[in-house]
Amino acid sequence: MRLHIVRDRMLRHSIPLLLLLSCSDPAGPVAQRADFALRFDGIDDIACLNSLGVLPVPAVTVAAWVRPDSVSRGRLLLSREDASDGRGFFIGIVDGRWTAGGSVGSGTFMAAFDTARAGTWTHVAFTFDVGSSRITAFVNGRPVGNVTGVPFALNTGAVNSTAMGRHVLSVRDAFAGSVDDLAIWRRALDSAEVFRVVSANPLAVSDGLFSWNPFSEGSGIYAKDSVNTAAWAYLGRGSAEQVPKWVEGRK
Ligand SMILES: [Ca+2]
Repeated sequence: MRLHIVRDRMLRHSIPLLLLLSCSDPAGPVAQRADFALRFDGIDDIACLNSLGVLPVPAVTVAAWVRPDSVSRGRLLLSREDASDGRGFFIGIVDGRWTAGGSVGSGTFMAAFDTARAGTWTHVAFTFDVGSSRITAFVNGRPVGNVTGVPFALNTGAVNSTAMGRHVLSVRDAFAGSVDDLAIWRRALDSAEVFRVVSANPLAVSDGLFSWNPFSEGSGIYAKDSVNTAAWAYLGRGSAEQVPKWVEGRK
């Protein structure tokens, strides 16, 4: 296991201000069907999750099943930034390794963990603990390392932007691959809890569960949140070409 922190490369030019205005997501109900996943094309596909709202918590866990189509270069899986000061955090793949990091507005810091494998469904989870500036990574339910001294904020203001697949205002670092069962908790899960999520689904750890998107719709430009019913993912950000494809789910 290798851990290191290097400055930038993923978010420095992500234009942290005014992201929310360009990622608006009108509400729309969708019927639930058999299980699916979302496949991002690595070019410009995006899903906006701004309706998640604020996360006034000291820590957060982000988890998902991911099958990368490419692990080269920078591949931004999910990012969240506060429009008021550019602070936030992200998860993704950088140069073949699962990577997570944070932004303090003036720069972005990240830590690389395990090797990411293309073509394989992999469960990844990252905990972000603001108080200790600590990020812990889990791959397939096992802790693969942690790093401290990474500055980030979960939500320092009421305005934020959360997106899957790439930067909100730039197609840089577009993610290529499928994503299923994206879930967020309002706290840092421990190893046993992450393992339970991998073995079952996010409802196996309901304490602090903030959102869970099973991507069950199979069509359309909205993906419902099964926990926070007022939230949803808005696919494509208004552009049909940028809507990730509905593909067969992980199971
Ligand atoms: Ca699914």
